[in-house]
Amino acid sequence: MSLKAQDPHIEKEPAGIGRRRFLNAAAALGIGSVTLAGCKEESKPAQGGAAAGGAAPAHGAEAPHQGGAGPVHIPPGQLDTHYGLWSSGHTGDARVIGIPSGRELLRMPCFVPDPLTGWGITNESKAVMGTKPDGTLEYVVGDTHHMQASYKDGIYDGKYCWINDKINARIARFRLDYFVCDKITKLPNVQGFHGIFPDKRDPVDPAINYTTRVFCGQEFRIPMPNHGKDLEDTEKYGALFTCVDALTMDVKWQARINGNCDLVATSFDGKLAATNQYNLEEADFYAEMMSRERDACLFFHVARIEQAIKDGKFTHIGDSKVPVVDCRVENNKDPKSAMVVRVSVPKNPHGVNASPDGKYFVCSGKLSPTCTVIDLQKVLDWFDGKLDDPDKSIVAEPEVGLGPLHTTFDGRGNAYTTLFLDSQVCKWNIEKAIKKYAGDKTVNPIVHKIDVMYQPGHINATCAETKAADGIWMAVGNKFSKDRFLPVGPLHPENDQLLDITGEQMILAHDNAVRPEPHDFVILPRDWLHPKQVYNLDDFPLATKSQADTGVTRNGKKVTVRITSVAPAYEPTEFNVKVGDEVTLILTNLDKVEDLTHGFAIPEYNIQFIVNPQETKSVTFKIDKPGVFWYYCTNFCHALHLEMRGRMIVEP
Ligand code: CUK
Ligand code: CUA
Ligand code: CA
Repeated sequence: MSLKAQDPHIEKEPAGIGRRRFLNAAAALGIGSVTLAGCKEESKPAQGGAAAGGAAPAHGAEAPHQGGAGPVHIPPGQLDTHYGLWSSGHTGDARVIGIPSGRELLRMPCFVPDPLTGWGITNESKAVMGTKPDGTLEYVVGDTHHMQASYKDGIYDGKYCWINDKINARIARFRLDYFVCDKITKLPNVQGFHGIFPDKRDPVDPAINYTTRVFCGQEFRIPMPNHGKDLEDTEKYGALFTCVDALTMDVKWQARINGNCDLVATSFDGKLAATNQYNLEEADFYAEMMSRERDACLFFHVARIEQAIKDGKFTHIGDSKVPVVDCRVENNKDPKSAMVVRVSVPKNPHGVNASPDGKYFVCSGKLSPTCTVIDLQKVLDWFDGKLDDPDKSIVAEPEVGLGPLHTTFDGRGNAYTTLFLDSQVCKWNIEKAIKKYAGDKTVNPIVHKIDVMYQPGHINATCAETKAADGIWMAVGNKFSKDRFLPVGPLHPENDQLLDITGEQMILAHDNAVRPEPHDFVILPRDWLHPKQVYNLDDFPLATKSQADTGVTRNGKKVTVRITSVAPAYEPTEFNVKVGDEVTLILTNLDKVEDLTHGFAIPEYNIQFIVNPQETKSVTFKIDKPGVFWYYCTNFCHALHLEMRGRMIVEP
């Protein structure tokens, strides 16, 4: 049974192209996604496995998958071949997905609280998230879009990944040994923090062949500084391109630019960082943001920016201490000294992606049916004074379809672009597109198009933006699922689809529902990561190393309670405090066995968290209710898990 035949859209194609025709007409009329989302399919896919694909699949088994990527179904007991690191959109965290199964393996909290792990409840996580003077969290919402991992020698080194928070202009770093967020940095004077990308090596020092910077784009123009005074003075509005130190997570510098930043890309040689720009109009509302036929991709010469900062050529905005260089194009006209150059791209482009051969950046047109291929050597030539017009770095503009948003690569010279309006992915050949642009009318760069369900945004293939792009699996994040899943009320899940891209034609392998709404993701082979399952007690300064060291110490109204856990018991199993005390409770899990995680919850006090093997966490809280409060283990750890508890006795 072929998976293609299972696809209801391919099946009904001969009967008419009603849906596609409607989408195209809608696009031509400038009708956006909202209208499309509301439209129903004219015909429903066949109900039931047997009817959809011929022979009924064997009990519990998925249809055999015809492509070269290997089976999509991971039988019970077997492991996925790849890790997927996923953003969670306005859920505000990140996830780890097994690929190809689509199984969700982990939620990694960062910007928003998570009661399972105690993120936003424990002192350690609050220190990462940031608190107000009264100890409560500064922010409790997040909107994560872009997930990128650290590089060494052009491939992921398995150390870190980063994600942005669009709402509150924060960047979070996760350690990929323990899969936990260890740092969050707030970008000063930024709103609408959207694209991020780590550098892939140092632009100056060849010995630094790994990520040391993360570049961050600002989408919304705001008054600089945004202190309530220059509300209507458009001259005062601006946007910043920010460089964060990947290791310290301090903000290194910012660059003031024209227009705005959408997504971000970096070159493999470390020399260039870029952002696509859809609002060169510098307009406030969408209607005016579409007035120009072309916007741009803005290229930053990283070494020159950092030299300018060394030379003291920077200013500050408001009371921020971060050096800000002037990267507005009118002040960077001389190629020999310019820190920035603008390459024109039609029209309100989205996504900028680096081809794995290191040669090109591809911007997707969004309101233009094209992708723009920019030759990075030619951009460098402009900075060297060898190319008179930066737009001559454009080497191809293939017509891919309606609403191109993001592009990925297979390492075999092909690019794959999501077409939001067409609800398709277009596979196209980069060298053929270049030949055609150079005048060869006989070549057709379009290799294949496939329907995806529906309105795709991000797309990424295995290892695609590394030198080891292998063109095995490709995930597509669809913004609408419509009829693909059991209805669950008005909020539909999103649909992440997996495609096998080993052959000439893409093959749709499976759907998995995800909670709204993920944006970006990266997929890497499982042996590129080296996760640890047991912590080291010595890594925690607060650790209680032996049961003998547990108990209560009092310093006036400040009380420290040291507890350890060894399945199935805490030590101590009770402690006394008084109303008015401020308790700091430190829990160390002395169990060393992999997977032996304990929980800790106290009724009426909003305390809940877990401690993994050999981990220590602490919480600080005010005692305001007298009585007996059973603290108990929330994480099933032992046959006597339910018995794992103790009394917090609060005297009035
Ligand atoms: S944006 Cu989500 S589909 Cu925030 Cu990366 Cu393009
Ligand atoms: Cu410890 Cu359940
Ligand atoms: Ca525009």
